[in-house]
Amino acid sequence: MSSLRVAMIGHAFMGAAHSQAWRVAPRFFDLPVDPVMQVLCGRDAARAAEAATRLGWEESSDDWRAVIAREDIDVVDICTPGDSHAEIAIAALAAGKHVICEKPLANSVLEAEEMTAAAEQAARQGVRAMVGFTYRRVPAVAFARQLVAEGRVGEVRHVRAQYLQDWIADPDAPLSWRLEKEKAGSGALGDIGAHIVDLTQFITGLSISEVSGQLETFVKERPIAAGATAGTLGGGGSGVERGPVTVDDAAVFLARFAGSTALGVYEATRFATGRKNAIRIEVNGSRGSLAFDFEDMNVLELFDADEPAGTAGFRRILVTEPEHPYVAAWWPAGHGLGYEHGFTHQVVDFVTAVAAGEQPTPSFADGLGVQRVLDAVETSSDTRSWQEISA
Ligand code: SOE
Repeated sequence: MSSLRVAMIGHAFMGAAHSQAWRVAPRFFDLPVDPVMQVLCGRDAARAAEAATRLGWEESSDDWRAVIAREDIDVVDICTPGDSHAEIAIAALAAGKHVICEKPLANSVLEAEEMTAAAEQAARQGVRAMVGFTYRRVPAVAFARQLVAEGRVGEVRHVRAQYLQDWIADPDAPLSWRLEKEKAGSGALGDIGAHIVDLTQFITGLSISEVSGQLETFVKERPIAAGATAGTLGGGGSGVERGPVTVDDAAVFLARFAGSTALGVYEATRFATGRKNAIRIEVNGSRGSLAFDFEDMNVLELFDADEPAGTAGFRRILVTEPEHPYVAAWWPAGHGLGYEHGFTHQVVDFVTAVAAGEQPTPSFADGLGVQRVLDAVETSSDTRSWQEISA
């Protein structure tokens, strides 16, 4: 395998982040095989051509089905809204292409099950699939997982997770695909709640087994931006026509974990006025605690309960040393990494696993597990009852 020729489908925010990762990964990491940014696919030929030039792709196309049929494509990278993940991923796997699919895996458990079955079938032919939970590839998060696995917090008692944004706290922020159920599947719950479900399970090694939650839509309708349909990212224009918001603006839920007495408290909201992309995870255990905030993403706080009371306290660890996960490939201590580096590390881990004939993580089955939690929270909110996560 001398190269991995990649086709990326979708070229908005995630397409830009994935493109940077494909461009940069082979220049900072010694990859076993070089990715080639072959084709960028989009719905509109002219816009796809412009994006391909701007983001560094060899070609562009407005026909993803034709692209995944090409013999000279090895990987399909899905960066589209959730309503097309299943169709594209299942077709790509059937065509023998390795797949990265943005999160959440799908817009429903049924779709996620179909994708997982297709991935398991493809794996028997050596074709690999991964879902793109990139925050687990932030060095401080990967380091937190190492510390928990080493027993540094002891037995987990509390898992506290928030994902706080405020980009639609303004009631006149226009409708976009993320606010439409048929495109996004759900609102804050699936878009950002999926991240904290994956992150907390990744860091603690625990699996959510039962949830009780509430969803809320604070602003029920919004302007359809002038010149845009409800399904596009509007620019906040003066359009007077308004359309319905069909997803949750915020989700809160309690969680229990399989084989553990730990208690989980989760919050995902797009209305945390003033919070831009605050992913806050705290794990409290019998021997200590860990705390992380993505808005200070190069830092991990550690409290060691074995420290004598006189000198005890949360230690602010700057996770920028070469011994920390991924960091050795980048800058000297203290220089720090950013949002985009998690995507680059995702490419590194995906390419390394595919070249070694191994299953990259998180797998589609991991993505299905997250989907089941999201679905259980929705059912819990609808029925005001605790819901078990089916194995
Ligand atoms: C939501 O606005 C969003 O773009 C998520 O969809 C991404 O997964 C997250 O990385 C940043 O915020």
